[in-house]
Amino acid sequence: MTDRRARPVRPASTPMRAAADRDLWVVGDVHGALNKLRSLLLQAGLIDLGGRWAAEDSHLVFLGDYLDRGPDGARVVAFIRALELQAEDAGGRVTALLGNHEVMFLAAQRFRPLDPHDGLRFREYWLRNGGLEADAERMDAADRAWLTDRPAMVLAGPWLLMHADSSMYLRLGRSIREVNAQVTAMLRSADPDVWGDFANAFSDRFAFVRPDGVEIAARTLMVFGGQRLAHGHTPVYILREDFLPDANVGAPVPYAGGACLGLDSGMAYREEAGFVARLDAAGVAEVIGLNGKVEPAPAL
Ligand SMILES: [Mn+2]
Repeated sequence: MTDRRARPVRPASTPMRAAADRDLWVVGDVHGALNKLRSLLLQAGLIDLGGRWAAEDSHLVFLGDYLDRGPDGARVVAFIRALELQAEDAGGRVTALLGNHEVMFLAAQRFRPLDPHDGLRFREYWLRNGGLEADAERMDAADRAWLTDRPAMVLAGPWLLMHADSSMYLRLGRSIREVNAQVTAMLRSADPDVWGDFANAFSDRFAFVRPDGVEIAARTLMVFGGQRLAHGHTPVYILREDFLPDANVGAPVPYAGGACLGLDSGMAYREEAGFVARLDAAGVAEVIGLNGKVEPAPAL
C-alpha cells in the first residue's frame, strides 16, 4: 500500500463545504461493469482520466453488488477501495454499502475450506447467481475483510440509502446503527444457518411497489430517518415491466408517491444501460448516462 502521508493534501484555498451542502452522488449495482463505472464517474467529474478521485469534498455512495455477472468484479472492488482512500485524503467521502451478492460471495468463500463438497450449497448458490471463480482468485483476505465491513444503510442529508427494496432492514434493528451492527455480526458468524437466512432475506425485492409499499416505505423512513429512500438491487427496467409502466429507465425511477427512488440502472445486464445520479434535498438534481448528461433531469 502507498504511504498515505506522501499523498498531496487538499489545497487550503478550497475550503470544504458543510456536510449538508456537499454534493451527494449515488451509483447503483455495478456487478463487475468496471469500464462503464469508470466512464460514468469520469463524465460526472468524480474521477480524472487516471481513475483517481477528482470530486473534492463530495460524498459518493455505492449501493452494493460490486461482484458477479459482469467480468470485473474483483477490479471493481479494488477500484472502489482505492477511491475510498483518495476521497478521504481530499476531504471527500466514499460510502460503499453491502449488497446481497457480497453476502453470497462471502458465504461461498468462508465455508469452502470447511465444506469442500458444498453440502451447504453456498458455492452453488453463488455460482448460480453469476459468481465468477476468477473474481474469487483475484481477491485476497484484505478484500474479503473490506467486504465484511460494509454497512447496510447510510443516511446522507434527507436521503436514506440502502441496497435492496426490501422490508428486511426493519427486521434487523430499530436504527441504522443497530442494523449495521446486526449485519456485521451476521457476517462474522460461524453458523451456516445465519448466513443462509441472511442471504435469502436479502434477495427479497419489490417491498415498496407492492400494494402496501407506500406504507412500508413510510415506516422505513420513520424508523431509520430521512425524507426519501433510494435503493438499488432491482433494475429500473424490471420495476417498469412489473409495476411502473410509465417509468423512464434511462434515469433513476421515483415511485411510491416520491418516497422511493430506484437507482439500479442494470448496467451489467444491458449494453445501453448505465447512469449515476446526484441527489439533493429537492430530489434528483443531475443524471449522467453513458453519453453524458441526461436531460431533462427528472424531478420527483
Ligand atoms: Mn442485489
